[in-house]
Amino acid sequence: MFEEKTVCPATQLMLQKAKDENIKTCFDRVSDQKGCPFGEKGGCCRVCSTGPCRISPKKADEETGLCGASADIIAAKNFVRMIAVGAAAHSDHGRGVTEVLLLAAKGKIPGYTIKDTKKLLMLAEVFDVPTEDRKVEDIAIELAEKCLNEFSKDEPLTFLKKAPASRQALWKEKGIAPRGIDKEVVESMSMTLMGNSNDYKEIMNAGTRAALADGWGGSMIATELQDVLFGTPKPLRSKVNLGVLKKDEVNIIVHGHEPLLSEIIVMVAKQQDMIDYAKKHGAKGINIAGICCTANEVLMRHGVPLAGNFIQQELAIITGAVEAMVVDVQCVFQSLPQIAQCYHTKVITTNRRAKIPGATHIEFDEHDAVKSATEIIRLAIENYPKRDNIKVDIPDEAISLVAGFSHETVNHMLGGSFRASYRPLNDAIIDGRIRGVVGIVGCNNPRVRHDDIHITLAKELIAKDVLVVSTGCAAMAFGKAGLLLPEAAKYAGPGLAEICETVGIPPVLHCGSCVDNSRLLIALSEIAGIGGLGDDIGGLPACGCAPEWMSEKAIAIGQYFVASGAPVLFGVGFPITGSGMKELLFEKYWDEYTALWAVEPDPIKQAEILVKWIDNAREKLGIKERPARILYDMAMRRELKF
Ligand code: NFS
Repeated sequence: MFEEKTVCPATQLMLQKAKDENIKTCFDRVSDQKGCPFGEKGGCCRVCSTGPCRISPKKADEETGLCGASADIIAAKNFVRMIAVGAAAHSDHGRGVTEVLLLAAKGKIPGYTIKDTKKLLMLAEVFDVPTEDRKVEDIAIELAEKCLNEFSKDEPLTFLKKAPASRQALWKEKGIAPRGIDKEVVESMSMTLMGNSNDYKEIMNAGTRAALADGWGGSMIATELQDVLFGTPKPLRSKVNLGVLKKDEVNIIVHGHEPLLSEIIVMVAKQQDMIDYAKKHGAKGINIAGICCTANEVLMRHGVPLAGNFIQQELAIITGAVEAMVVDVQCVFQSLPQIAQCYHTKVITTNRRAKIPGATHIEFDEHDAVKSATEIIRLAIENYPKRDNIKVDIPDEAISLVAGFSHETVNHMLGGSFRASYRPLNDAIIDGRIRGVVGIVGCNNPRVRHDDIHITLAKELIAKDVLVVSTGCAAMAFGKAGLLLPEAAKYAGPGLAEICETVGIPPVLHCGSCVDNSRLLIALSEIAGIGGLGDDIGGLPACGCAPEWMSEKAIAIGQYFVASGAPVLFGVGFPITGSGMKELLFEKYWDEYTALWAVEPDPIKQAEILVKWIDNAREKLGIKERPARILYDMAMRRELKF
């Protein structure tokens, strides 16, 4: 009955339970909310109170807003506002991590230490922080101060220099090399004010700067400094889906995006006094599981299992087995406390940016993170005896996976510890065993069949020898389908399967959370830098896709990938209308960035488009045909001239 809504068996089971218990979830609300045909295409202008003005998608070339604004301008303003919000959220995250690194290095916050000195030293070099004869803490303080300056400075962002030189030159020439992250977000917002810029190309340029400030700024700072604080991920095994919840343990779900608190929760939950406290309350132990990108963060570094992706958040509570759902920021449904009322679950908000009426708020204080974490875990434990076992139904699904593919790991696995390098990957692409690389990233969206588009697309691609790298909720969908295991090489084409078997990697690599898309930017830059495939990201047989996207963050990510030279395909739908914007994003960008946007909801057609992009890039690089293997006989050998 729920098969048309989701391919995930655990989700189907929980939807039946929700129905039996008369609880509404986003899977029900999607039919109540039909969506606005004007807004869907970006044609609804709400930037002043003369409106809202609405442009019909079919009459985009004729209709204007009350002020005379064309469909292009309205769509561009809406689009850029989405970018700005996405970039703001990622960058706020990055700033928080930087502040914690600064305090940790000063020894002011117990619980946090510097775990990855190698990464710290690498970053010190990028940021021109002297390292000789200095204490690690002093290096970290100066690095953190310089990273904080990235938010407000007037010069181009420091991480831009990790991009290929040709791309940096292009950004400079087009005037879109981003300066301070906050500046770019503010300027792009200010330009969308009623009566400010009425040139959609200029507005898009401001939005592009904000997007690049996200990818090469806020997100990259978040990822890299988290690695310094919590360690750079390495491959590890874990499990995914609601079956990771335990019948006889205190289940705590960490949900949201920032690992600052969840890292400490994971640490404190392992302490013997906490386990004893749980036992005192009748439980066998404490089980931490995650939802959304907080889950990906603690999975990548600790192997904490994933309870599910974005649209499973309500269903996790509906299992009846969750003592506490601890949320930080982003992608958290307002409905959670309401659903939790039907069970014993406590929804605990922890960040002033993301409070929810009806939830218990325990403000996370990084100055005493252990205290915050202890308070939360104790509350969850004390809630365990209130669990109503009659209401408990935990699905069986808990699928094994391998995650932890940071760009350093991929480098190391392919090139070996002796000479870590992307060279073997480039060689495999050149000789055609790997046709190309596609990043499948992003959310779930109840408007499309849950997980189905992700999984169908990934299977199509790996069968055609395309290596898939993944982040966010997409990566969780792949885990549930068993694609994050080396054994999934059986779904891959012969070339990719050979690589997977030789190196021992899955054909789909879990590279982390959505801010970790910045890892993919660095990987692409290194692939371009190694040589043999041109000298820019633009023109590589590599592209991105967010087939079930929903968040404004996805738009920011897509725009920074396009501006960095990787074509991007979105599923579901796309919020632009007006011939100018369509022409710009879907066509002209190719000449500007050697990359463009496209939209296609059907996964089979998505695969065709992505493979076509890859094959076109291969053709331009002169590597379209896989070099034939020639077996020389004696006569041929004699003819060889040395
Ligand atoms: Ni990305 Fe992560 Fe998931 Fe989408 Fe939300 S969790 S930051 S936005 S829904 S992938």
